[in-house]
Amino acid sequence: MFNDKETFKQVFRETLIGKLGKPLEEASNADIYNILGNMIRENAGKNWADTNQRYKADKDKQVYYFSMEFLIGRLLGNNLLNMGVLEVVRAGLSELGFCLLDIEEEEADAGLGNGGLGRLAACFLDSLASLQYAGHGCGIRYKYGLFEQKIVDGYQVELPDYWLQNPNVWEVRREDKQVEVRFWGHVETNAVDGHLTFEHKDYEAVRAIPYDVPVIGADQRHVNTLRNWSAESITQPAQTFGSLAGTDYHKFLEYKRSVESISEFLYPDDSQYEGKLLRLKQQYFLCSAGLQSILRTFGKLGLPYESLPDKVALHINDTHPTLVIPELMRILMDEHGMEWEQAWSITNRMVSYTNHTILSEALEKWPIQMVKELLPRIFLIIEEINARFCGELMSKYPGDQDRISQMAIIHDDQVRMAHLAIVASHSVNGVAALHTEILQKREMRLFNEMYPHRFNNKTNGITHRRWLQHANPELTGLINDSIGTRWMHHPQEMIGLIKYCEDASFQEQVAGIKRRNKLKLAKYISSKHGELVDPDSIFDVQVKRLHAYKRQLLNVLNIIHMYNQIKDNPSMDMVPRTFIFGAKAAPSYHLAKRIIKLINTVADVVNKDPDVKGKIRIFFLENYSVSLAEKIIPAADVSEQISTASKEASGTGNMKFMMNGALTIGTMDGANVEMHEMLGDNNMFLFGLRAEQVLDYYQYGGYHARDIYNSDSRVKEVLDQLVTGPFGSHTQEFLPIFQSLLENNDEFFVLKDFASYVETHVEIDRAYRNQKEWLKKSIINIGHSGKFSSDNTISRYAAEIWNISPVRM
Ligand code: DL6
Repeated sequence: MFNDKETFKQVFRETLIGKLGKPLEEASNADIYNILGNMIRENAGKNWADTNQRYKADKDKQVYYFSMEFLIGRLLGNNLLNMGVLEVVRAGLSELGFCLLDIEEEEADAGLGNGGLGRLAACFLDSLASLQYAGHGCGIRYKYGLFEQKIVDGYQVELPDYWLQNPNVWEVRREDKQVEVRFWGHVETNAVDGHLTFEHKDYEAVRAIPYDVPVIGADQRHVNTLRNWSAESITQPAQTFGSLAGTDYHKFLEYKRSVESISEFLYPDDSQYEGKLLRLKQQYFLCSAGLQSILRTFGKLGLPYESLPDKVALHINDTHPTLVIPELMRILMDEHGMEWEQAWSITNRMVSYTNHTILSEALEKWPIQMVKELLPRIFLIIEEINARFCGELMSKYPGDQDRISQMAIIHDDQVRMAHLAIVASHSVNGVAALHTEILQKREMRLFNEMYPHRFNNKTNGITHRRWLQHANPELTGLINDSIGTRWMHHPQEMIGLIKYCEDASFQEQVAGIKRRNKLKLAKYISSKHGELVDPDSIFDVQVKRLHAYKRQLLNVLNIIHMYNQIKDNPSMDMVPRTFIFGAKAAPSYHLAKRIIKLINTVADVVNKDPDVKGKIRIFFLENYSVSLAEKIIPAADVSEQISTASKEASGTGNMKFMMNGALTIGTMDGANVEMHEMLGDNNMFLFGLRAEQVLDYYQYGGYHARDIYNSDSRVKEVLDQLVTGPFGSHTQEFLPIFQSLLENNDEFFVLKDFASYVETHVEIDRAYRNQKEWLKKSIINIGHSGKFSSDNTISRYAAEIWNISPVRM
């Protein structure tokens, strides 16, 4: 039905009338979206079934990517693209009087993730399906995604993101695949024929219902599954509590509420986990439900359980799904009667783990009391893993008590999830070369010594289908016209663009595309802020979660400094700049929220000041999300990747901007280092401390932020303005920022890097004036960006960690 425009139009019109009972002329954009989305999903249904059938028939090895977050964003456009019908549908709808871009706006953004970690998981799903790997996602179907951000008087206000308000056309509820997950209760241990058996008694049961979303690969035939689990109460009240009357009924309602809360909302924090019982419940819910269903599918193959590692790989996305490990042990031992050693060997060969951060506050630890009460059988297994591991340490490092307590899984009455994940996995990877090196040499040095072959690097990637083909169709067209279309399946071939980097006509076309993308973004910003945006100014963009280490503060301090310079010299010669920010702060992260307020306050003062008119404008775009990123990134000239070196594990925004031709101002951090290896000093703007220097300061001290305040008059002026005028106010609301820099000695080296950051921005101003050179750099960036396609990353995971090959349909 999608083969040609005319057939599409006819079938679409008939389907719409059949489903809605009204003619096309009366249909709203929302109607069109619903009909089209359902048609696409139904159309993919056959390939979905065929793919699963094929996996089953051939007993192909399957990978399951466990993640508490899948930040997939909108699916319509990407599904149309991957099915190869985007142009047919765009043209067909247009002839029916509808604009596909407007229809896409009807889709709720599936914000089931916080930031980099969740978006990476979504890119990986797209690459797995597009490269024809048998790889699926296991996640939670949160009723509320990451909060919706409103900016009110410059402050962040959080609203619930009820993304399921309208039916989700992409998912299929599969009641027949439900499983039961058990919490609380106690374990009865018995000795039977010299064997210990464990029985979980008096538990609270929860129904886990899967909602399956097809993941449509770019080959049009291959459709994998993202299985998101929803928690529901187990029975009707009368069945559970015997009577509907009095307290029993209330007890049931209480139980129902507590069960439903498990899949109610995503924790809005990707770096600090409060020891919340609900979060632990969510983690076990995902692990137990996911594993039970995987093992049920495996069971249908009729193979012995010993062959599990040949048929199933389990990947855990950071430590959040680490409970997969004891849960798998439990099922293999308690339900399939295996001995510990065999279950352990199978588990170890099946599980692999990715670490995404070295921030100590993100390294999860759970109080043992909580684990013991909520998950009594799981706790026993973790205790046993710990006891055996400590035994191993004692024989390997006799008498080295210090090492043992540093490495133990249970320590100080807490379970250290990263240690459990490392000990039980056959592979532990970091997400960029520098990050992996820091893990191996510093953060996880002792484990690396113990398991030298376990650690490896897999630099992150992004799907070029969403972030280039879908987000920037004009640039895609130009690339096709110049090097053909093979790059879409072999993104490294984008390197062929380099030969055009000095070609005047190619440069002109790249410039034209950028300008049109900037005009579109300018229109969007004007519609939101009611102010004109100059498309000829440099669009200087920092969009990402708000965190002190990402240093939005450094950016805004430099803006204040630029503002001061213009105030001192209103005729200062500079290329006009539009600074664009987008960032959500975790609701309880007060300093981050204060920084949002500071950006908005500075924007307010600067944008209203006639002295700087035509020179600097600042916009904070509220509710940064995947779909907003797709509007912003293709329009950026400058990409701000300015984290404190060593702190950003990889970054993936840096790759998206590069792929769309923005030039990076950045530190030698995360994947910036690998960008620099390809681009050299000429094609990106580096500044600031190197990771080694930062880590040495942390280890040996020697940094005194106040010295910089006292010696650099620019720094003093800018910081004083935070507490006096024109940005500070009588409420002293920016005093905590001031104090974090001076009294708390500037943990993230904002002041230390200030001077080189300021100079580098001057360099950017100079470089932009030479448009030929700028465009050359931009094309070189685009050409090299294919290396960062998640297709490359996934091929390496497949070959080096999961041991799977593509399944040709
Ligand atoms: O690996 C994906 C992404 C990296 O690109 C970022 O550099 C890193 O900050 C982010 N980490 C998290 C932390 N979550 N936990 N735990 O989101 O991962």
